[in-house]
Amino acid sequence: MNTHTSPSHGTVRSEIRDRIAILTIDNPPVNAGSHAIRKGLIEALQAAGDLRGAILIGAGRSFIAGSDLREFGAPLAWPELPDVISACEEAPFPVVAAIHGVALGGGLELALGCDYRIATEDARLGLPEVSLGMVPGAGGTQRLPRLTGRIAAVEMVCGSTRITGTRAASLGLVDALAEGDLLDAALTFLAQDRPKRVVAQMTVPDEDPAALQAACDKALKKGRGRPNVAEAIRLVQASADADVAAVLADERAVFQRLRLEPDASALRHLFFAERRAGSVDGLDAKPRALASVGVIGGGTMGQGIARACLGAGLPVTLVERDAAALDRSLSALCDALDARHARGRLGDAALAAQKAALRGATDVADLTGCDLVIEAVFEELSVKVPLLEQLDRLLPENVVIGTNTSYLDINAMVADLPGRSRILGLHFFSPADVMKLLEVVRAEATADDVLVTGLALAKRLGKQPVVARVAEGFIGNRIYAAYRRRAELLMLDGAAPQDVDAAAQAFGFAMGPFAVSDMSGLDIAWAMRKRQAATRDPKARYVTIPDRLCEAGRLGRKTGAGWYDYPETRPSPVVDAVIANARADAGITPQPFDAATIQRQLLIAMVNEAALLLAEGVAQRPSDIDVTLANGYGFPRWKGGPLWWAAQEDPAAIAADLDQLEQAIGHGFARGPVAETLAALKD
Ligand code: 3H9
Repeated sequence: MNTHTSPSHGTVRSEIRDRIAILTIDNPPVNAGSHAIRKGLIEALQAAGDLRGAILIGAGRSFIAGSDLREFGAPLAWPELPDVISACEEAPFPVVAAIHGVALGGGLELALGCDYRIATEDARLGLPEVSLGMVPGAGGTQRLPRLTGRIAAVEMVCGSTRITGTRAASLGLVDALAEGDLLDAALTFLAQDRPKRVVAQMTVPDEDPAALQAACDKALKKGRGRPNVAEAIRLVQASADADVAAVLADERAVFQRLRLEPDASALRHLFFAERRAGSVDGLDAKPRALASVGVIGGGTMGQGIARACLGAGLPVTLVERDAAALDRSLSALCDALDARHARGRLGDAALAAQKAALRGATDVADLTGCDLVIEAVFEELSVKVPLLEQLDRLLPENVVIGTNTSYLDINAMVADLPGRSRILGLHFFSPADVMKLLEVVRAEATADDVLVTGLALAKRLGKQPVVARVAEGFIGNRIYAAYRRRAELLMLDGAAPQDVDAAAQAFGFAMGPFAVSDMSGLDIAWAMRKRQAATRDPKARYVTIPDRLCEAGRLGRKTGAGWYDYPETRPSPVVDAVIANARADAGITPQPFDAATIQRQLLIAMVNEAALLLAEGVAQRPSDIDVTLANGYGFPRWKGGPLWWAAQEDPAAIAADLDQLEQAIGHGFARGPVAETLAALKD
């Protein structure tokens, strides 16, 4: 056996069996397509003698997870992926890609450069470049439509969707599905003397132009009109052009430009940040068993958590306080599953399996057999503390207990419990089966293996975990509160709510802070302000406007009026009058704020709060803050998160923004170590 290595990561081993070359790509953990792999492949292909064919196959758990993203911030060294693909196409024998695990990005493009593809049923194939701010750079937009048609290709490329081997076979992307051993299946496939078949020379199938246009329009809208999405659509459209070489060169040039642009750098930052966020530096513990879950409380949050667990194949016992409440919760849960089934999101077998895995109970003693029990009862100490005490008394020691809270002090809640080391916070976001973020809260007493069980749960549920220490609002809500406070002060000092919202949207948030508040309801924050009234510093600036709106019954969309009038979402003269009164009461002469100032002030409020959280040890690392805001609060991913954004800005401008923030907040302002935080992000 020959081995082709180079100083960067990975090797390609080649072995000849019965005049078929088997080239095994080996670059743990996921076979990223590094320079070493590209070089190894091209050397192995060029060294091949008189052969009947070649098979490209991955060692370990994958074919190829895409190009090595660590190489993308600098010039790419020869050979580049198109060179390797040319070697496959020019080889005088057919080349087969044998795919298991994932074939993503450049990995799928390499497979498309082969004459044939054979895959396992559960393999995952996709072109995720668009979600990384780029377009496929090695022919993905040209070869894929030749096999699947342009409609399916636009959907796959622009949506960065990953499809199974089975689906890929039905689309014509895969030529055969492997039963049993993949390599044996590929050898058998080649034994049938396959002719050479270069995908780039095939013609793109004709499709209904109106349906194609509709797919493109939909993809552009879904991709929020980002420039790389528009480029991807243009390139897939152009795959029907006669001159494939010219369009391939065009695609390559667009890819080379986009990969070095700020959107792509920000998205790569998030890619690596998201993977780090699920770990705790220096922690070496194994998760406890996680085969069944108990959920206490069948309200919106409890039902969402139950659905998330069922969707991940975990049996769930849902506990409610009495039979009537349990009945209501279970039927609401089953209705939600039926609705997913009706929309085609859940197959017949999955629906039946999830319903069979759901059990109800009215006594927490029925949860003794669960590995993890999550309480999702009312967000009130007087309800949660006695429940946790009861759980700690009743449940065997091995059972991990999660408390779902957004604000409460978990350390104080569990201080008197003998089993406090098995308790952690699990802050789900509503709807819990949809929202990606899960704050895994490490209380003072939480044992290491309990914490990593929380992280393992997040992975199992397909969620993005971020580890937080206990603090009011943990990471996300505390930063969001600082952002909202700044928005309200901007309004008090002169900006209209719609100006603040428009500026936030222009930056890339899906909605501005006032529109979000109308959507979630103004009463939640109102209740909190009332609770905090006694302890509020009377010298700190306080914006009375939302209180006046609540008193007037303007609680947001649900009451038909909040910061805006509904249903048309119009600025409201009533709100204008409340704002004018508040300014007059506070002796404020309104000043104009341009959109750029509003944006920078909203962002610097987040950045300052993030720096404080890091200094307090609530968040582990700056990149975790970015992951939190991008996954739970609608921060535009292509800006990389608030700290990544700030780290790209001129430090003097950031310092000036901070001064302006300090001036606006006035008494009680806490200035965080922003410069140090941003420097740490660059390390
Ligand atoms: C591309 O291909 C562009 C082409 O068009 C260009 C043509 C010229 N690079 O996620 P995990 C690391 S764009 C470098 O925790 P899992 C990851 O950081 C690329 N490293 O495991 C982690 O490292 P560590 C398109 C990568 O089992 C470790 O592998 N490709 C890459 O949950 C394990 O990863 C993608 O976008 C990479 N490409 O999931 C692939 N991929 O252990 C995206 C992974 O040090 N990758 N790593 O923290 C994935 O979706 C998942 O990683 C995968 C495994 C499903 C593969």
